[in-house]
Order: sequence, then structure tokens, then C-alpha cells
Amino acid sequence: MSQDQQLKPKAASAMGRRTFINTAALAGLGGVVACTDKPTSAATPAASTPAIAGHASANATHLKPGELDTYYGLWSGGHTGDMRVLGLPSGRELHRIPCFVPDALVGWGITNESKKIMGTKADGSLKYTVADSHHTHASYKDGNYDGRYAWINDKINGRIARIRLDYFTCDKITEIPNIQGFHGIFPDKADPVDPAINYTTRVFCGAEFAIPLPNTGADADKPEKYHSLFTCVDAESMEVRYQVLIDGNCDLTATSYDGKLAATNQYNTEMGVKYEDMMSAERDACLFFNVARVEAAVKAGKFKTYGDSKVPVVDGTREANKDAKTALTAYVSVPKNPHGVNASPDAKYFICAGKLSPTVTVIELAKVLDWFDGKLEKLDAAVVAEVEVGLGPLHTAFDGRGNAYTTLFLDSQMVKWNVDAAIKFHAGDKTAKYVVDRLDVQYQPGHVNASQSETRAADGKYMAVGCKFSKDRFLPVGPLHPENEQLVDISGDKMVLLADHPVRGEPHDFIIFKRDLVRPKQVYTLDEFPLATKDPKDSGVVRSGKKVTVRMTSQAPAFSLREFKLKKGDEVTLILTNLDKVEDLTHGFAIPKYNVNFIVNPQETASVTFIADKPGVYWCYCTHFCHALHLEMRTRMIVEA
Ligand code: CUK
Ligand code: CUA
Ligand code: CA
Repeated sequence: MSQDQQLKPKAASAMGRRTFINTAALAGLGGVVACTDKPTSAATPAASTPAIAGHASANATHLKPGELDTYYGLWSGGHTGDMRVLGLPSGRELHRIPCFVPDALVGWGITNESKKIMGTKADGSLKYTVADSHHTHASYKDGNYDGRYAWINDKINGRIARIRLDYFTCDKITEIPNIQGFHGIFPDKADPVDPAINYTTRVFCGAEFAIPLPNTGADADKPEKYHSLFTCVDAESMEVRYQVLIDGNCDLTATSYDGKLAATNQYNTEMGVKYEDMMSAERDACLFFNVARVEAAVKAGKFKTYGDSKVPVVDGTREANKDAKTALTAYVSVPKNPHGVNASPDAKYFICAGKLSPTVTVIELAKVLDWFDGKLEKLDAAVVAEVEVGLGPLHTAFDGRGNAYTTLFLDSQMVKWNVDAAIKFHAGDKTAKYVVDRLDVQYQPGHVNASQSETRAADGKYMAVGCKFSKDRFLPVGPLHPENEQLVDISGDKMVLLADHPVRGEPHDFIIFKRDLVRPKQVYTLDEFPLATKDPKDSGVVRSGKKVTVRMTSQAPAFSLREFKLKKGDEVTLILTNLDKVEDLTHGFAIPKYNVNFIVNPQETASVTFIADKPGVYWCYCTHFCHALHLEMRTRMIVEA
């Protein structure tokens, strides 16, 4: 299917589509629906679709009431700057974790605690309120997810957020200095020198846009002063450990299972300022970092700093790294404007998708390390396959059985290909058939991921395809369509499309992992909050000049204070502790006309600060349904003139 065909309205399928909505909605979107572009196929009722031997149940996506999903999915929320939590295979959205952008449900960006994480200006207002999150990844141990943390990026303002996977909340956000267009992230999977550290301690971050360093406005017309940096953030402290100055740009990021290598694909090695310039060269690069050497250079003090930033920056440019035996970086040549770099679960290869080249490039990590050790003369020899797969390859997922699945943006297709066969073909065995299967998806897929894909425990069950358009897949809702995320069964030789899910734009990346890898807690402990009011008797109003502290507790169906009095002009900090201990017994706290609303989960404490500038009586009320007397759960805030 060509891009042109894809973009044409499909009038002929109107009937089929209607049937599809009716039957599929009833049948829970089970069966082989619409895996070709033919309306007849789309209309096939799931009940008449024979089960496919060896496949996960074709009805797997339709869970009976009360049945739980077997996988979690963590989805980047795109412009909403949150992380979305899905249950799979059902595709049900379970939760949204606000990070970069205020969120009205929990009071993210309203409470002092969340504002401190998000970052504020001198006047106490939020530093940023927009975001563009693309990538989400989780922490590793022994090559598998360990359920501690997940991370998500904000491309606009160069921020990385960490999610605690025990409470499914964001606990830290770091703004990376000296960069713009922060795109790829990937946690490391081990330490490069200490084998005892077989878990994530670093997160590598690629910056897409080159900017003058320092960016003071002085060198705007001097492209030679523009640079892009690769950044290492400490997984625990979330502080920036160091940066590497590079030639070209960074895009996406991958890390090796032994911790020795990190890499980023580069689409603008030309350092073009206009898009024509960015695609003028036939080849770009996949840039490798020798992590141990980079860190040794930082330790040895071989770094500079830029502007106000104290972060050490080591030199990873081509010119400074010609000698393999001391090089910090290695620029492996790959075809035109690659997109995406992914690590295979057998720990052997990084795969770059071609985007403007119809190829995928397989780079053998052992050979890159040989080059750094002076044992491989030509770095190009680390490329063990560069094979055609289709038009517009972007991202790649894996099944743990030696197969890779690459999105073909222009072909609107998933291609399943065998990595070993591709290597044989590239080596000259033209009988090696590396393309195993193709599946049309709807429409223009970007990201793809499979269950446990980029772990040693890749299980080859489900694959989610993030389609950039939904066209006619859902009821129209005005000019902006939802996007279409499709779930595909990859347990057999053939890919089988299982379901469509509408998603609010504009998400990008996601990961899918087994549900028992996380152990969520459902009740906080009071001790986690220094401000907690542990006994309702300690509630009350404490005044120190114009500064007033109001302490209160909540226990369904009452707040510990029936009323509290303030004076006009007071700077009020209201601290609310929820003393209820039962999971899901969450209370809300809203103050009319004061633009305050937030929640406190069981045993949680949160606070807000505001100026009592409007005299009057204000009924502060509980906004989260908690009790038969939920509507009665109120307190009076009296502001005296
Ligand atoms: S990029 Cu979005 S489809 Cu930001 Cu991961 Cu490739
Ligand atoms: Cu407390 Cu509703
Ligand atoms: Ca290019």
C-alpha cells in the first residue's frame, strides 16, 4: 500500500466500516479484523473467525468483567506531558501520571509538593506548563525490568521526569543544561566496570537540536559554534553527571546489556539548519559512546563547562577521537537520516531503522568494542547487515526468537524480519529469506513495541503499533482524529491484528511488561511526609504575622476543622493529611473562587499556599467521592475583611 493510497478517503468501505463498528464493538474487537485493507475482511464478525493454532487467543483483548490484564503498558502522553498506564491486552487506560503539565485530578501543579518537583519561578508560579513527551523507559536489573522507576522526557523544555513505580507518581524532574530538543532516553542496564552493579544507575539522554554554546545570542549566525550534547543523568539523584560534546545531532538512544556502550542515531550529521541540508548527505551515523572511557575522562578532569552550568562536558567530536585506542566515541556510518536505534534482546546488536533509506542496519556490539580495543581496523566492519525492508522504517521491536519487527511509516505496514537471516543475506547468501511476514496497519505507524521487547525476557506475545493517524477507524469527532494504536498477536509465524484503540494525541513511545514485575503500594505511610498531622487534635490555625498555617486532617466523612478563620491579605499554607487507611479512600479539597483543588490519598499529606485576598465565606468541600456523606464533607473558610 502506498502512502497516496492510504491518504485517499475509502468511500467504498463505508458499508463495511459500519458493520465493523457494530460487530466488533459487540465482539470486543476480537478476531482477525481489518488486517487487510479490504472492507469485507473488516466486516468479518469475530465469532466466525477460526482460532489460529499456536496464537494467543484471538479474543485475548476482550477480558470478561472482573478479569485483570496480564501486562502493564507505560505510554508517553505526548503534549499532555503525562505517562499513561494501560492494561494489556485489553488496551484499557488505567491511570495517568502527571509529570510536566498541571493536572486537575490530583492537583499536580497546585500543591506545593508537586510544584517543587515541577520547578517554580521566583514568584512561586510554575516555570513551565507545556510539554512534548516522546519516550518512556523503565529501570533494569539483570537485563529485565525491576519495577523501581520509569522515565519520560519533555522535548520542549529539555526535562526528564522520573516515575516511582511503587506509587505510580512522578517524584523528580531534572532540566538538562546546554541542550535543546531533548529526544531519546534510555537507562543503562549494568555498570561498564563493576559487574556487581547489574542494574540501572544512569539514564542517557540525546539532544536533537544543535545550539550555540553558550547560547547567549552572540553566535546565532555561526553554525560552526552550534553543538549538540549527549547527557548522562544519575538514576538515583537525578542530577546530571556529565555531558559529551559531539558532531552532528543526537536522536534516539540505546544501551548495551553489559553497560559498556550507549548509542544515539544521528540524522543530521550534515549539521544542516534547513531540512534540505539535513538530508543532503547519503549517509549519517549511529554514534557509540564508550561509557567507561567517557567516565574516566570526566574523572581525570578532561572537561569544560559552558555558561552557568557546572556540568562537566568531555569532547566526543570526531576530530578529538580519531585514535581508536583512546577514543570516547565511534561514528558508525549508516544510511540517510536514520530514525530509531534499538537493542536486540540477545544483547548482540543495535538496529538502526533507515527512515529515508528503505533499509535497516544491524551493528554488532562485540565488533564496536573490538574497534575501541584496536582489534578491528575498520569501524564499518561492525555493520553486519544493511538490508531492505520497505519504505520509511522507523522503530524496531523484538520477540526473543530472533525476529525483529519494524514500522514502515510510508508503507503503513509492519515488517517482521529475521536478524540472523538478514546477516547471512548481507554476507552474500542471497538465498537467505529474511522477511518473514508483512502486516498492513492503519495508518502510518511510528513507534512499535512488543511485550518485554527490549529486555532479556522478550516473550514475543503482543506487539503494540502506534499509528500516527486513525482516518476511518473510529467515529469522527471533528477535525482532529484520535490516533490509532493497534495490538498485534506475534506469538505465531504470522502477525495477527487483534484490536484498535483510539488514543488522545500525540503519544509516541511505550513499553509493555509483565504485571508481576511491579509491586504497587496502595496506601502511603504518614512518615513519608514531614508535614503530616498525625493526630486530628493537632489541627488548627497558627499565625505568625501575615503568614498563617492551617493544619487539618480528613477522615470520611469529615475534615478535622469545621471552620477556620483568616484575615484578608494573609499568606496561607494549608496542610491536609488524610488519616483514612483504606486503599482508594481518597479525599479531595477544593476552595471555591481560590482556584484550589487537589486530592490526598490514604495516609498522604499535601499542602497549598495562597493569598487570602477575597473576604467572605467559602465552603471548602471534598471533591472525591468517599462516603455516603461525601456531599456533606465540608469546612468553612472565613476570610475577614
Ligand atoms: S520519535 Cu515519535 S515516532 Cu520522538 Cu520516538 Cu519515532
Ligand atoms: Cu471525602 Cu468525598
Ligand atoms: Ca542527514
